[in-house]
Amino acid sequence: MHQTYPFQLMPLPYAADALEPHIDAKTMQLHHDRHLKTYVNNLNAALEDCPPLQNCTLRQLLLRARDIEILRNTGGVFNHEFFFNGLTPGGRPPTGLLAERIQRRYGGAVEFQAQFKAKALELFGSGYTWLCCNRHRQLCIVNTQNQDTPLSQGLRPLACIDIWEHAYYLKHYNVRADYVDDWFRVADFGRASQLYDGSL
Ligand code: MN3
Repeated sequence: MHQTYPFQLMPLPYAADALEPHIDAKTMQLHHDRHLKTYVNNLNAALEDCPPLQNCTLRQLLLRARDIEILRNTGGVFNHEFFFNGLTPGGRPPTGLLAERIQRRYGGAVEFQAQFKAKALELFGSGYTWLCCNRHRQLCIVNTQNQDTPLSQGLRPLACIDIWEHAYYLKHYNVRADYVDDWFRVADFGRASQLYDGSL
């Protein structure tokens, strides 16, 4: 997350088939090797003629850039890196402070999952569903459209699911609800917990 122009394609932190059967290898390959790579290439192309922004990290670009082409492609790289980094074979549950706060705010892991899923099903078109916290560290579940990020709303992202159809169509077809259930089986809420308590 500290890299600057020219941005490199982040390797997947696990094998493409490591999330089977919940997310299939073909989807992971296409999603990473084609979709993310295209965002990286387009971002580098957009920044090529913009030296003042070439020393910016993704987060800095999201807050400083005004050009729509740069913003869209920066969001595409940031959101996908966040999504891929937030998956792990077998999944991990929330721990520590985040587990406590989920219990307090949503009434338990099952209720949290139900609310998160409802939010993901509510999203019209393409985008992401996020677990975030605000500057008071209060938890919230939000949707962003297309490649928008929660950073522009002043929120700190903890976990996200990619709701674009390319993320699930090969396996789940148009049944987004099943994809969300499968995402929960490989989502790394251990990482979200570290992001929440500041240890990552
Ligand atoms: Mn995607």
